[in-house]
Amino acid sequence: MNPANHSDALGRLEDLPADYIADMTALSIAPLWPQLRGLLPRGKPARATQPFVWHYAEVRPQLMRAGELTPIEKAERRVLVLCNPGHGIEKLVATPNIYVGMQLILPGEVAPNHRHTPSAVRFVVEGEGGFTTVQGEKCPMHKGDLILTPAGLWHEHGHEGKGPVVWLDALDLPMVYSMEASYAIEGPSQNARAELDASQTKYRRAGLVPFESLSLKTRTAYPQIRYPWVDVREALNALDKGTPKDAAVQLAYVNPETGAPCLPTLGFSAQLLRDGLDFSPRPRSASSVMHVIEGRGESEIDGVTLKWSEGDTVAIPTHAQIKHRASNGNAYLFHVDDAPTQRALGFYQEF
Ligand code: 1HN
Repeated sequence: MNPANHSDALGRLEDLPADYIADMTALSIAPLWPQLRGLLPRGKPARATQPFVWHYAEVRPQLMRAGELTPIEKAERRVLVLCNPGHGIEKLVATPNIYVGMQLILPGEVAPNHRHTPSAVRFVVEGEGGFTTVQGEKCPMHKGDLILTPAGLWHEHGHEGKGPVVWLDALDLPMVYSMEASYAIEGPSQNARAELDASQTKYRRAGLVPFESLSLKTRTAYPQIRYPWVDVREALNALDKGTPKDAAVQLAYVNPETGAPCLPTLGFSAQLLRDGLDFSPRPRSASSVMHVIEGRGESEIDGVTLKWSEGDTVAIPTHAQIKHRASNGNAYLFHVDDAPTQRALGFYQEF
């Protein structure tokens, strides 16, 4: 006997007497078997997430309109959330496990100090003069910089330059919220230290860390908060030279002292996509969001072709079949994925 031959024939709710269903409902209990296949589909998960692109050329005017309509005092964070249409507007998710928004700050504005249980990162899309202060460390925001605001750390944003500053926020909010564990605490503005951020002093070169940091006594969970794009871009261009034609030119952002992903829940990487070459990453169980730092091209994701250019953001479902191609020059991509969460839960897979 092959159990698989029978397994689709599990009992339905309608097969049960109405009075029995009513009795169970009144007691807040439910039979599992009508829902078992839905909870655990065979072989591959069911996915509501759609492969989808948000074009910056379309999002930007809406964000600028928010700048006119809503003063920062009325918003705290002036953000438009990128909502995957497969989940609808209300869910506020780009993928089931990744929240992504685009945040606008105007000259002189302050997004006040707070800390919260979800972990976040900022990835700078446009503008000069923005900064984020994290636990007293003032991090300048230049285009392409990655800035961490891990769970529990104080953070506030400001803008000392001219013109709009826009960045992408990525958070592990969906999971933290679904755990009924999401909350924030507000605090007075931080006194930023008059020092350069650690990317410019302590962590200048891969493979070298301050000697003192080896002392377990002084170790912190998040030694490096800012990852400047100038360094990442240079490293990608160097890696390009030493990487075979069909291999990924991709660098992961890690904790420089442990080599582990820089946040416990989400992973971040930057990729150089070579002009005109198809690149198919191995399908993975993780979902991801891809942001176009520079260049243009297209991605085929589960049979859907999405064209993209600078500033665009793409949602990629779990288990997706993917093919990327840059055109008219190399492209630089930033990826956020939930592989660290899946690894911690023990089921991360590559196929
Ligand atoms: C948050 O704290 C920020 O600090 C941005 O800039 C977006 C979305 C949901 C929850 C907290 C920020 C956020 C957020």
